[in-house]
Amino acid sequence: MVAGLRPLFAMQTQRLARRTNLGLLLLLALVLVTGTAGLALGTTTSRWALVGHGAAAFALIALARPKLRIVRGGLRRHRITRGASLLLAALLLTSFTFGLLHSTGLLRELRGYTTLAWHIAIGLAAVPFIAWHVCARRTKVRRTDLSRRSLLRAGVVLGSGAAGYATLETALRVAGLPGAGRRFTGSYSAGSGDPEAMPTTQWLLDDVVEIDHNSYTLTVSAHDGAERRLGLAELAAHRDAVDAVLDCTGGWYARQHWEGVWLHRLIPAVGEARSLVVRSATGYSRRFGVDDLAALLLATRAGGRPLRAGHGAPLRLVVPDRRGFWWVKWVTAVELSSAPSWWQPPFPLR
Ligand SMILES: Nc1nc2c(c(=O)[nH]1)N[C@H]1C(S)=C(S)[C@@H](COP(=O)(O)O)O[C@H]1N2
Ligand SMILES: [Mo]
Repeated sequence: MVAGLRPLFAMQTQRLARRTNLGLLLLLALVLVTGTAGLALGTTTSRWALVGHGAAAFALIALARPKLRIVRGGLRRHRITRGASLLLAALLLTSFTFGLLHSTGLLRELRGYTTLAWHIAIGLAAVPFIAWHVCARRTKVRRTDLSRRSLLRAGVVLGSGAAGYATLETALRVAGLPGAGRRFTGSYSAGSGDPEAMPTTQWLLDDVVEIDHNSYTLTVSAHDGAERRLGLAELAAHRDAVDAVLDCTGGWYARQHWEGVWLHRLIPAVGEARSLVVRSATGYSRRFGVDDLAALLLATRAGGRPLRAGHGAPLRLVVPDRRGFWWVKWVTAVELSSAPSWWQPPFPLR
């Protein structure tokens, strides 16, 4: 190379490295946001979040080659923290692989956990490493990084990500892999119409409780604190029914015929209340807006038979169009509250 061109070449390499790193960071943020949205939502919006998730993931792969060049340069510097950087790369690749295994259906479970659960857990484990890596290997953003050329390049990277994802979805159908039959949330059918065959799932740390049906009562608290206690006989006398899909963020779903009592029958007036909290005997709870009241069923039966302990006997909440973690099991209390419905962690903590 002509000696005078060398600095120019170095500058261009540096610029490319900077933009690649920036692109990677933006894409990682995108997979995190779309992945979380896909888990939080139970309606078809979830589908679009997950399409974005897949496209962003493949766009990350498209940036792997230019990133590899940067990594090679970095490794030559023998920083003592390079182990952490390599671990981060390994976590991201493993999470991606589990995502692929889940969405193709090639492997659905490993050591008692769904491959989707592995995908999520390993992906979340990478987040602190990403935060550290971004701080430790700081990339300065220049105004020129927003040039037309780099926007064009970003478009190409996103486009190839979308193409990668579309190819995967097409290949699933052509090859007749189980993934082709996933629900829009990405979940697989498990025990639809047959509660016996439906999995028993806890969110994180909760345990199944066996509740004595004879001494069981449901406590309903009004906004002013007035309490009413209902026994099981009184609750089971109702046969309100709804067909609804329980869709667990662990990656499975089941449609069942649920029977019980509409919650609004037990709460004739909400007064000034803005939300209601549905509590489990275990301490698990979820808060709903009073506008949701009309859609909530407290179920005592599924598929024409009394609930089993694992599925929340004697009373569990049915929340059509919301993901499984809203479907509180072993319900012992319902409380009206003046707090707004968003006044809770977006996902349960136990
Ligand atoms: N009390 C309580 N209710 C709960 C949970 C929990 O951990 N504790 N898990 C929720 C989640 S994540 C799901 S998917 C459904 C699973 O219901 P099932 O075990 O009847 O299939 O229950 C929900 N209700
Ligand atoms: Mo779940």
